[in-house]
Amino acid sequence: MMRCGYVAVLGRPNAGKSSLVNALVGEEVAIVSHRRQTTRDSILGIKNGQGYQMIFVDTPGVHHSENKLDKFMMKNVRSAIATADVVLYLFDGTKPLDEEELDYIKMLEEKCENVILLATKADKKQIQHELKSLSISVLNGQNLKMLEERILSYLPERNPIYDDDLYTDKSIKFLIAENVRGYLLDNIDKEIPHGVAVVVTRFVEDETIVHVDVDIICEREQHKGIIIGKGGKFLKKLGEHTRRYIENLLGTKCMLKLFVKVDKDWRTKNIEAYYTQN
Ligand SMILES: Nc1nc2c(ncn2[C@@H]2O[C@H](COP(=O)(O)OP(=O)(O)OP(=O)(O)O)[C@@H](O)[C@H]2O)c(=O)[nH]1
Ligand SMILES: [Mg+2]
Repeated sequence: MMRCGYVAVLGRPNAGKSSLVNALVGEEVAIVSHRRQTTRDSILGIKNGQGYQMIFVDTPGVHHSENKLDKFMMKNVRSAIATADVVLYLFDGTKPLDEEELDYIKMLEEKCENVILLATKADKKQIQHELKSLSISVLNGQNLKMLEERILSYLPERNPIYDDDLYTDKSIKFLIAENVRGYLLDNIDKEIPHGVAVVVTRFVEDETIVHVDVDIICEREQHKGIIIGKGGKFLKKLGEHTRRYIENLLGTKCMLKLFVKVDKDWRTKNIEAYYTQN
């Protein structure tokens, strides 16, 4: 028996949820970017310590549902709350809180037993507010130790849920697809990356090499042109970046093929199918 449980990590897009999970777990579990709505699927980050196992559930940012991708993301948030032993609610400490967010926080505190409110980005100038919260920063580590201790005090005694050498529940295929999406978010302007799904369609490892095929599905011919780039230049750079990531992750040579496809409706139809493939 040890202290072990689920810690849901909630908050608006861009609040700093994935950054916190990566900092506490000590591994790059989830991609981080300055864009809103970076995380789409819930991702587990597992921290194994002396006598405890904290299972962080990084979620997509809480916001109004519109299309099916948004609805899929909000479903992940609700199920994270339902299974949580502890709920962390993060808000950007450098920005004012609006009524809607305050209402959401009130609802959470009524519904869940162990809610910890966190004001993020404490390394930057903070805005005053009425909430009882802990100020944290992943840049300078402020209050992260104290946060860990508070989480620990709320976790129940039980047998560990995951093996102690795992730090995520996600497959290698998922990590590769997310790495590609992260590169697109960092290197392509405007809304294009938000309309892209990435799926690893083939992953075959033999003793000397791993063969990986990846589909990059975008919504328009024009976007496909931008992802490929002049004379294939962008796709080549993306390919080099991804191949290096895979070779580092697995310690073997990688033969990588990228395919850019257009499916203008992917966001409104088969969302779950795109994710369950990974
Ligand atoms: N200065 C500062 N920036 C931070 C801190 N934590 C996160 N950020 C930045 O805030 C931005 C958003 O971080 P993410 O971790 O991707 O935020 P998120 O809440 O997971 O966002 P979504 O997945 O889009 O919901 C990134 O540019 C981070 O580098 C912090 O402690 N200090
Ligand atoms: Mg995120």
